Amino acid sequence: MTESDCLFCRIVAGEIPSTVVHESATTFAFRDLHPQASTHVLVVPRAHYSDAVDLVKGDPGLMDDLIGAAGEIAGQEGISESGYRLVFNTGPDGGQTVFHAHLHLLGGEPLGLFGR
Ligand code: D5M
Repeated sequence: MTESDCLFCRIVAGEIPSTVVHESATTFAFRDLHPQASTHVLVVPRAHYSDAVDLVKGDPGLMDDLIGAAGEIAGQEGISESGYRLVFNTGPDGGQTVFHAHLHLLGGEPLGLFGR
């Protein structure tokens, strides 16, 4: 996968439009196109890693940046107190469809339990 083939690399580069909610030197966040909750934001590293485990192997500190960004965005969205869910779908059985690591931030309403 090269950057030019990767959907989220292209979103980070501004080649594909998105609703941006956060930017830092290492992270970028935008609203999910198919929201699964009132608030559904994808927090991604600017650098390309295929999934969360690949990211930690390549640059462990980047995970701190992603989680920190998610906390800031939760504050912006007004859901810090009510709570939210942070999810990395990993691999096909995990429901991952875009192979650029991304952290789902879901909230703004009570969420159901996980299941099949
Ligand atoms: O999550 C991939 C997520 O990416 C899924 O919730 C839809 C979202 N998606 C796909 N294309 C776009 C664009 N163009 N903008 C915003 N969001 C998008 P996964 O965990 O891989 O299933």
